[in-house]
Order: sequence, then structure tokens, then C-alpha cells
Amino acid sequence: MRNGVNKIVLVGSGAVGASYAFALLNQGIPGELVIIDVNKDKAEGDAMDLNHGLPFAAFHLKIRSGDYSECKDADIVVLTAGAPQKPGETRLDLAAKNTAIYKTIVGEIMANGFNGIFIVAANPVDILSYATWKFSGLPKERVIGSGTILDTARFRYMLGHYFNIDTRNIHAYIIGEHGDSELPVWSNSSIGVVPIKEWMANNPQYKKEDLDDIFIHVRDAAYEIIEKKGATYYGIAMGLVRLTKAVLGDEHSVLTVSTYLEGEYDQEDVFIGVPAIVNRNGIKSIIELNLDHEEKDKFNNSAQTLKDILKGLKF
Ligand code: 6V0
Repeated sequence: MRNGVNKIVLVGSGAVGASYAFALLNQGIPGELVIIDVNKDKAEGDAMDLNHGLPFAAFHLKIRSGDYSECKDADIVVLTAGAPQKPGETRLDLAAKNTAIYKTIVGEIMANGFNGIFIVAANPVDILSYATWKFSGLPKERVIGSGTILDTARFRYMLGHYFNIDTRNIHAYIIGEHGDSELPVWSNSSIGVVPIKEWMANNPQYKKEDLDDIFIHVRDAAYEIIEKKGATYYGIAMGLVRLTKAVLGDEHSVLTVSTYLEGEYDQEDVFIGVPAIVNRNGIKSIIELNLDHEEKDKFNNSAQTLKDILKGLKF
């Protein structure tokens, strides 16, 4: 924070990063935004383009491109930089490549005296959140991975559509790895305060097979969008703004983020998506859901998937 003004540094002004900057400007978060990218022209061009929207914005956001020295007094550093997955490349290959990139990026940020909160979005996000935590040396509370925030949003959107209920009144989480092994927590899902199982029992036109189908669509949404337009970025960008607001506004919001487990959910030494309370200090606490047996097995399997990848990496 500089002179009482919120300062955000964005590292990586690609599709996700630039969409985040645009969403930030449109959602009216006053303060400063500094954009860093290895492609300096892209960072500069985005800063110019976004500044030209200021006359139409509801709040003033000071936007400029910059370098890592800007991290010294930043409140939040958002990490969306990363190499994309190439055809034929395994998740472990991508994890190794991006972990090496993060060693340099996070090292530069910390060498410049950063003492704020990291929000990590680049993939594999659970692995890179772990890497950011390790390389930064910051307390675990101050590294927030976007985790299953987007998957949960997709889930709520699709359930809202199916039940014809406002998405904001659907209370349901996707937890686990942001990826193929994630899972829906049906045992703790509700419409308003009515458990979904009760809602279904009272409205027999709704079928369990449809719900299973909805989860498959949530899990595979990224593949479908990537096939159609090459990448996904608007949804995650808005999720990252939601996280930014929860931190800067000290909101104590419950969001499904990737966070470090130390015994919660009977797991340890892994960053994974679970509901947590997010405030000005980062992760205030983790909410432990009472999972049923099947969900517990799936969650353990998801955590193991991530641990197996972590085992193959050097920190
Ligand atoms: P992109 O459009 O290729 O942008 C990446 C940006 O990072 C580019 O502008 C690069 O120049 C920059 N960059 C690369 N290396 C460095 C470096 N060392 N230092 C600074 N900048 C660098 O990718 P896109 O924006 O589409 O995706 C970014 C990341 O977000 C990827 O890892 C995606 O997989 C991930 N996503 C995460 C989601 C989530 O839910 N967490 C959702 C969608 C995408």
C-alpha cells in the first residue's frame, strides 16, 4: 500500500491477465495497477489501451506497465504468467516448466521486498501455488491459488440454469485439484437453505442423472471452450477480481481457493481447492465440510494426484 492507496501488480498480461485488468477497471476498484510481462510491448500496449477507457470508468485506477521493483509496496501480486500446455505435453512436463519459470519470477518479486499477498492463477494452479509458497517463504495464509473458484462458478451457473434459480442462490462447491480429479460436493449443496436432495425429492422432474451430467460438463468445460476458441479467460478473470475484492475489502468471503492443508481433510503438504474464508490477511481459515464416504475417497484421490506431481518436482 502506498499513501493509503491499494496497489496491485499483475505479472503476465496474456489473455487471462489482460482480461483481469479490464474486469478490475470495470468493477471499480480504486488504486494502482502495474502490469509486468516478459513481453514489454504487450504490457505497455495493454496499459495504454486500458487507460484510454478511464474516461468511461466509474472509479479511477492508475494503470501503468513496470518492472519488479514495483512489488516492494504492492498489496497484491497476481500471477497469470506461464507457458501454455503444448500438444503432447504431459501435465508433469508443464508443471516442471512452469515451476522453473516461477522460481525466477517469485525470486525477483521477493528480492524486491514484496510483503503482501500472492494470488496465483497460472496452471497447474495447485502446483504453482505450492511453488509460489515455497519460493516466497511467505506464511501459507498469504498465497492464495484460484483453485476451484472458476469450477465452482461454472457449477453454480449450470445448476442455476437447470433449476431455473438465480445462480447466486445456488450454494454448491467443486473441490480438489483444478483439473480432471476435482469433485462436486453434493452432500453439502443447497438451493437457498434447502438441501438439493430435499429439493429433488419435492420436485421429481429433476433427475440424479442430469446432475451427474452437469458435473461432467463443469469438469470438461475448459476443454470444450479451448476447442472452440483456443483459451478460457473471462470467467477466471472475474474470479480473480472477486478474490482481489475479498482481500482488499477484508470481506471474510467464503471462496473455493487452492490453499495449503496441514491436517485439514486428513491431508497435509499439498495446495488444493477447498472452501476458505478470505480476508485482508489472505486465508483466514479453512472450512472443513462433512464429506460423505464417496466424496472423501475422491478428495483423497485428488490430493494424491497432486502429491504425485509434487514428488516429481524440485523446490
Ligand atoms: P497467455 O495468453 O499465453 O499469457 C501468458 C502471458 O505470460 C504472456 O503474455 C507471456 O508473455 C507472459 N509470460 C510468460 N513467461 C513470463 C515470464 N517469465 N515473466 C513474465 N511474463 C511471462 O496465457 P493465458 O493468459 O491464456 O493463460 C495464463 C495462465 O492461466 C495459463 O497457465 C493458463 O493455463 C491459466 N489459466 C488458469 C485458469 C484457472 O482457472 N486457474 C483458467 C484459465 C487459464
